[in-house]
Amino acid sequence: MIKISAEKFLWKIVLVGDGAVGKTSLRKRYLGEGFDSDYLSTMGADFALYDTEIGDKQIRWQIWDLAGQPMFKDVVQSYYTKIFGGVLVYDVTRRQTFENVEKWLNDLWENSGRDKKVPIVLIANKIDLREEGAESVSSDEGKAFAEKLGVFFLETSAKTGEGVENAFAQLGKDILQYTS
Ligand code: G3D
Ligand code: MG
Repeated sequence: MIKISAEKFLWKIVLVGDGAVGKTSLRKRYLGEGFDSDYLSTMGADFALYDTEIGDKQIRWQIWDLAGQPMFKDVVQSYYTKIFGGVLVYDVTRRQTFENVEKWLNDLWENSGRDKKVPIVLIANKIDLREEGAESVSSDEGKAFAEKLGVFFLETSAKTGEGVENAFAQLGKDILQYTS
């Protein structure tokens, strides 16, 4: 892992999931307004840096976020390479985005260049919009699927902020374990 100073670690993580599920909104909500974000135009991605504490460690998140979809093959590798983890997002109001979760997860794990599967937090976003009905993805479905995939599960609303802090804190804890 890259050590910036005696106590500070740089962790690259990626946001993945279908278009319009709320990846950029979640990132903005977590970082607050006024964060710095560098746009990598050649890749169609940007990344933001954010300093925080996880446990007793000083962490600098480098959060990568794709500007558009779909991702081209040659972009995939530089996007995923050397990540420490990922936030995989689906939209509870659009079942198709839930059905694509496994594809995103496999892409990520296959291209991360890590021997061991990096930690992932699966996020059910837009819970403020969830309604009863077949098109909506329920909590139980999300939980069960995350268990099957072996990833952590959380529900969020980038709109109200519910669960957002938790999601990144959980990922941080998992990465600490992963790297120790
Ligand atoms: P993406 O980065 O995954 O493509 P965005 O998704 O963050 O751009 O979000 C897509 C749209 O969904 C945006 O609406 C955004 O405001 C909305 N959105 C994201 N998260 C939530 C949420 O939790 N609740 C609600 N109600 N809306 C959300 P617009 O209209 O700006 O395109
Ligand atoms: Mg986006």
